[in-house]
Amino acid sequence: MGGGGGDGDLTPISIPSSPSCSSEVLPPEFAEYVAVPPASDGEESDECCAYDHAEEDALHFGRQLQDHLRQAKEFIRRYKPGDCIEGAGGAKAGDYILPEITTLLLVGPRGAGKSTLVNRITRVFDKDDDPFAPDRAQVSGNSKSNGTAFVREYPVPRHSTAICIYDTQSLSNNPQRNFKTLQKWMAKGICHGEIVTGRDTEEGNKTKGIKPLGNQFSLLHCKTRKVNFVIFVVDGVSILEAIESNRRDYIEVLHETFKHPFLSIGDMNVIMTNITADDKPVVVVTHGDRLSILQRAHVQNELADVLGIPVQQIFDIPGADDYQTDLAILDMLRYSIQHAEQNLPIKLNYLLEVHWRETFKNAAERLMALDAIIEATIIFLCIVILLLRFSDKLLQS
Ligand SMILES: Nc1nc2c(ncn2[C@@H]2O[C@H](COP(=O)(O)OP(=O)(O)OP(=O)(O)O)[C@@H](O)[C@H]2O)c(=O)[nH]1
Ligand SMILES: [Mg+2]
Repeated sequence: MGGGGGDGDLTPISIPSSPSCSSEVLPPEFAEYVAVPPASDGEESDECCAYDHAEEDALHFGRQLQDHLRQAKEFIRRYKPGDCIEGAGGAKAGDYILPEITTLLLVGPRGAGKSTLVNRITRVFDKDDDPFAPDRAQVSGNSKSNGTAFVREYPVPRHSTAICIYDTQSLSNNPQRNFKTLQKWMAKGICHGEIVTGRDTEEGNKTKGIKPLGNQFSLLHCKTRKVNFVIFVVDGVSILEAIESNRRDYIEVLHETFKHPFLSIGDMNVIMTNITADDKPVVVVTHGDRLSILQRAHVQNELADVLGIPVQQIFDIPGADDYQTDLAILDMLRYSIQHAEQNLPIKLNYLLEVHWRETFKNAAERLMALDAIIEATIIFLCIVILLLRFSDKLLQS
């Protein structure tokens, strides 16, 4: 575990001094963004001026990054379910069925880095709260490892009552098996400690005899939580290998699973009719810093193309324990929470209220229209009566 890097323990230190003698200070992790001019031989030149400006710009940029990181972390720390509701169609946060805790589900193939991601996410906050806290999720050590066996709930940050992330077992190579599992989680909810049966035979054998956490302690009844949004985790290195060796099968399984309607969050009635709902999962590409920047961009573009989503929906999470990783994680969490809240169901009584309001409005409009007709008819009849009287008088005279 590395040392602090979050905003809470950012003790500003002076960056290397320069001829411009800027007194600005930035935490060490932002220092690489500060252009330090090469040693000057004392000549006053335009070049020196340009370096001064470059340094000022770099400091400004460093400060912006630092602010962004602080705000992004604060957003997650202060978040409560319902905070991101935009109130479309005049509805207020209170008109939605808010989850007790916003639940994000991690899914992805074997070794995609789901458990590693849980630890990285936790680390972002541990830097301020408890820098020496141990990792939470058990990562798979090597290819012989079974990987995660139980579905596990991780509040984020630790002990949060507002956000939790579920680490799950790896997806199978068989899309049909994945569909069954995903459908269960998305339709019925997910429960800490549950074990998924019906994975690939080899894996199934390995997990045979393992009891779900909840069953080991009969008194422990874990809550079943409705999934509010899905984070689809993939390993960038495997994707790149599959692209380069033209192994379409790996990409195909990802594509098939990703486009499964149950993974999208939206109106369940729409999903039931097999029309894909609006909000597809956010995609996280992990790579443990084993890919170059170009390779990462290549993987991102390829995934956007195959999965049919914009690149902005794909978050590349670096492996290093630095502010870039923290920013990527915080941005991804914010994206997930905002999309989770865009799709929260509306309360039935609000729907009924809107329905009745609309019905009354329509009825009133019809009455108004009828009123106008009645008025016109009365006026017409009055005119006819007047004309009749007038013609009667004419005839009499
Ligand atoms: N894919 C990936 N693996 C990483 C990364 N960093 C480290 N690893 C190593 O890759 C292995 C797999 O990581 P896990 O996080 O256990 O993968 P998982 O998706 O939880 O795997 P399952 O539990 O089998 O589904 C571990 O040995 C990690 O230490 C990363 O950024 N991406
Ligand atoms: Mg795992």
